[in-house]
Amino acid sequence: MDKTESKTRGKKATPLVPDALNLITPEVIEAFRTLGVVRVRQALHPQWLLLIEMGLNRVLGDSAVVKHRFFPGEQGEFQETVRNFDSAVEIQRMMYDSPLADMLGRCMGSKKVWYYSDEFFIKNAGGAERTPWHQDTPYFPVAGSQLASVWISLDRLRADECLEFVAGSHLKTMYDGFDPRNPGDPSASYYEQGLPKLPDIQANRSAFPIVSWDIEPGDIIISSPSIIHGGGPTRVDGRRRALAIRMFGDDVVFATRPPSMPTVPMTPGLSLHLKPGDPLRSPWYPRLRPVPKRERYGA
Ligand SMILES: O=C(O)CCC(=O)C(=O)O
Repeated sequence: MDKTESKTRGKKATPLVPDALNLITPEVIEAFRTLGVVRVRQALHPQWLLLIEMGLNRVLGDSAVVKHRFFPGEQGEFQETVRNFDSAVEIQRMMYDSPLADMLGRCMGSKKVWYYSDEFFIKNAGGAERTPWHQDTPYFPVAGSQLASVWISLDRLRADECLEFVAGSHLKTMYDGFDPRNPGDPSASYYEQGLPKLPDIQANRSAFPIVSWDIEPGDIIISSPSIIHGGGPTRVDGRRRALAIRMFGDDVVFATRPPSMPTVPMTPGLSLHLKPGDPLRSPWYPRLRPVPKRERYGA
């Protein structure tokens, strides 16, 4: 054993980006809890943005990855890909190696953090449509308070092109979601049973406390998946390549949703193993923190 080895043995591994976690101040946690959303400026090192871009390119070039087309064939068409973790090693590394899991864990108040899902939303030039207003938790078979999403844009955006949020709505009613097969019709809901219909927010914007921000690459938006949110359209010459990641903590349990439609992302077999109220533990949801030994640097 050399001298360096004896000095470092037993010491904790140095965090990969030591400063990023310091950005999750008590004020950020308070905004996350009360408003359900907060922007954190310059939280991601350009290396992580490069990793996301490489993951996006892999996913787009992989014919086995389903590209969900919103408004197909129309001028405003855009695409979404779900659970890129399963098809892109870059997205896996992002989950384990970047500071995001630590940041979301601190916001949620959970030392343990699990991956739930991730989605690319790809709005390329040509003036993509809005992503309709919705909450995410109606689509997810989960209950509990320790849930968090982070939304990252690879492109600089104005506030009106960014993701928009109804502040405080995460603490209120859970509504039925929009139907992704028919996103242009505000009267079409996802389950069409069991949950109240979402009010037409776009038609009455001034009645709601809507917040959004200008975004520079490296900024992130942390939110509750229960908050009502909708994605701004892009300008004809603009583009917006965004990655949304969802994670959860200790108190999250399996829950059912109306049986008329599958939950998102689809997880066949899950409901045969878990009953409502069981902790959400399954190979579908790998643990990110503490980092499993096989995923650690230097292990
Ligand atoms: O980026 C978008 O337009 C939509 C994002 C979204 O709905 C989400 O992150 O849950």
